[in-house]
Amino acid sequence: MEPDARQIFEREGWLVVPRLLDPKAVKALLTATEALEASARTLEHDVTLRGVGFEVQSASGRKGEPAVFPGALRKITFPSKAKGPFNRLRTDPAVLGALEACGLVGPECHVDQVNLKLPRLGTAFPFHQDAHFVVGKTQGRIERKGGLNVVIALDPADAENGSFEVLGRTHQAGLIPFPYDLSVRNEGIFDETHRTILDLQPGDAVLFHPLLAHGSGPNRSDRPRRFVAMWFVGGAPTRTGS
Ligand SMILES: O=C(O)CCC(=O)C(=O)O
Repeated sequence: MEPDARQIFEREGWLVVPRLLDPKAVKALLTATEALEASARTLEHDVTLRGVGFEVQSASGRKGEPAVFPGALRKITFPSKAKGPFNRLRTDPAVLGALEACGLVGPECHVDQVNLKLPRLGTAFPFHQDAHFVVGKTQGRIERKGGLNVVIALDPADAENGSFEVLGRTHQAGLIPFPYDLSVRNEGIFDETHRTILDLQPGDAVLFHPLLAHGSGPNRSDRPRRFVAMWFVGGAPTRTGS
C-alpha cells in the first residue's frame, strides 16, 4: 500500500490496491464461483438455497423477472455460506490489512457476494451509494465505528465489459436520494466531476467509502466480468504486541 493511502482514500472516497489477492487465491474463488453457477444451471427465477442467494440475470437487469436463459446469474449473495474460499476471504489478513491502512479499525465483514456480468448479457449497476441499503443496527454501527466496502476483480475488467465506475469525492456530500431501477444508469443525480472507470486485473481491489456513489456499465464484450463485493464495518481494535 502507498504510504499516503489513507489520505487519498479520505479525499477521493476510493483507492485501488493492485494485486491484493495472488493468482492462486483468485483461481480458488473462480473455481468456487463456477461450482455455484453449475449448481444453479436450471434456475429461471431468484432463489435462496441454504443461505446462498442466487439472483438471475433478466433481459432488463431488473429483479423478479425471468432469467435470459436457465442458469444465467447476475449475483450470488453470501457464497461464503457454501464455499471455503469465500468464507476465508472474510477474514483474509491482506484484505483486513488494506482496510486498516485506510483507517477502519477491527474490520468485520457483514456482506459478501459475487457480481457476474455475462458476456453480451450482463447489465449495468445504476449509480448508487451502498450506505442507502444499510438498515437497523448496522447503520448505527457504521455511524459510530465506520464502514468500508471492497470489490475484487476475478477477471480483467475495463470499460468494454462493465468494469467498476466511481464518482470520486461524492462521499463528502452525504446521502443523496436516488431511484434504484436496475434498468437505468442514474446519470445526472450525483456529482460526476471525478467520474472514473477503473481498469482492473484479476486480484486487484477497489476500497470505497459506503457513501461513495458508484456503479458499472453493461458487458458489451465476449468476456465474462466477475467481481467479489464485500461490506465491512468497524469493530474492536486488533490487539498487537504484549
Ligand atoms: O459489480 C459491480 O459492477 C458493481 C457492484 C456494486 O455496485 C456494489 O456491489 O455495490
